[in-house]
Amino acid sequence: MKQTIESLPLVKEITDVLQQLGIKEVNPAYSTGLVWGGHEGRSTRTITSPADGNTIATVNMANADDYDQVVQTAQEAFKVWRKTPAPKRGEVVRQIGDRLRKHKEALGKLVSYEMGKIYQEGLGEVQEMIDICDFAVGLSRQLHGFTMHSERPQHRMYEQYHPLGIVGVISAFNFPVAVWSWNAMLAAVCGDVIIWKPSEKTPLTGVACQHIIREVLTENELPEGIFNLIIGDAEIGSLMSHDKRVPLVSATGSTHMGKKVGEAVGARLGKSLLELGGNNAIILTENADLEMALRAIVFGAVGTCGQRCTSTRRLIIHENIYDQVKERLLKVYPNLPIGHPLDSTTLIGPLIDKDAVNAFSNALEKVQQEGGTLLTGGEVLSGDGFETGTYVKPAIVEAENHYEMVQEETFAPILYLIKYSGEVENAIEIQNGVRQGLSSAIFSTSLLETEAFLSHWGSDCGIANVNIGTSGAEIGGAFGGEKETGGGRESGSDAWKVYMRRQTNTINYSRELPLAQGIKFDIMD
Ligand code: UN1
Repeated sequence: MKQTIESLPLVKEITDVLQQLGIKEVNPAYSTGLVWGGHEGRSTRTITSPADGNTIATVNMANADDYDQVVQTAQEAFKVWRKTPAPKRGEVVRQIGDRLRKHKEALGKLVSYEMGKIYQEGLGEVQEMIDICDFAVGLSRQLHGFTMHSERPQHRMYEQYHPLGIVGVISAFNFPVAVWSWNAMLAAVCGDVIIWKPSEKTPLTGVACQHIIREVLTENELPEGIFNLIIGDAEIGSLMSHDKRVPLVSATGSTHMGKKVGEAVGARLGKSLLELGGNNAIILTENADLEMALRAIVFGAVGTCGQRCTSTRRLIIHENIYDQVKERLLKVYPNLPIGHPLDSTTLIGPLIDKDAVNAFSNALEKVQQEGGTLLTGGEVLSGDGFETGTYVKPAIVEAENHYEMVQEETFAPILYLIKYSGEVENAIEIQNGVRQGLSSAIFSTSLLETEAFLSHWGSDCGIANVNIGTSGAEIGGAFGGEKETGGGRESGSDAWKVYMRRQTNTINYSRELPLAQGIKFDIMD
């Protein structure tokens, strides 16, 4: 498990990536797409890689005045952008997608190095960005509404969608760029302008995206203020959430954070789109194809080191196959290659920081106090290549669903094994028996079981999969979940509607003025 990556070629590799993506030693606090601001006199944050502890670069942190400046610029840009025909806006997004294709390897590498996910997943993340650009380009010619027949003669009714204004995007460290792009590219073709506050843990990938976008904006002679970036901490998120000038705030992260955003936006009757914690389960029935299931379970539980909101956290296994599944997992887990995320043999990189490691260790301690049995893993790795203290061995714990720790989302690679007996309904009840409702899956070749899982008394999650794991959703579907996951939907399908304001229009082309519901209201003249 020792890391094999050579440090010298890596330094060169990272230096090249930073240069290609325009990352400086010290980066300004905000960008309005064309212009960077907040060059000095701000507090700073130095970003180190969770992979090896090396400093990548420093960012200036925006203050309240910077925020205000960005909002004002965005308001001006909105006046221009909303008048640009939607397919033309789509053309700009198409060019952004092309630019992302060109920088896919470099950006994927920076995602990997700054956040800690393995390079393959870094590339996957950039691919999600490219895919949503393609989706948004098509969407730019399909922002459609319904027409309805009026109850009144010679009247026509229809519905249309108009741009909303400024969309605030608060993104999390675990998908530092993809989730922003899901929001930003759709919002952009919808005619909105975007203010992005990336996670303060991973702002550099955000800076890189702004540089990429800048080239496109310049070539298209577009004004500043359409795609904005503001680097800051929770204070900036709070300003945005309370700000009436921002009609929609889309936030991804913990339920704790989401509640704060939701309350602040709700208090001013703004719109919020929340994509918060998950507590995702895979059900394994007696009819599961175990070979397939095993791959999905391991990818879901340890992929991104358990730091996806879609990560598999609970495995609900029929008692008749429980021992067999446990044995198979216990064979695979100890051999999973843990190491530097840019080493091509690694499958598990580090956790984002030491706080995440502490949360992992504390959860394991608490769940054992509650009666759980740690079957494998749980160690914090040290020694050669693991000096950062951010690498852990993924854990498997035998547990019961009602345990407090099992009910929580611990953002780390802990997989709880839970036994069920009898019919699939019992497994579904366990699966639904948590506060969160993002993703869920069943492995079964029985139509009766899989249809029950998908039925109206089945999974209560926003995502329910059959013979596929809980993570790794495609961008074409609406992404999000129920209950404490927040209820928002991003990405594909008709998720675009939240980025627009809806208007119902009734047009009278007669010479009379009949009232709806047959009401008589004749005035004398
Ligand atoms: C997230 O973890 O916030 O479905 C997003 C997935 C990815 C997106 C995850 N496409 O796992």
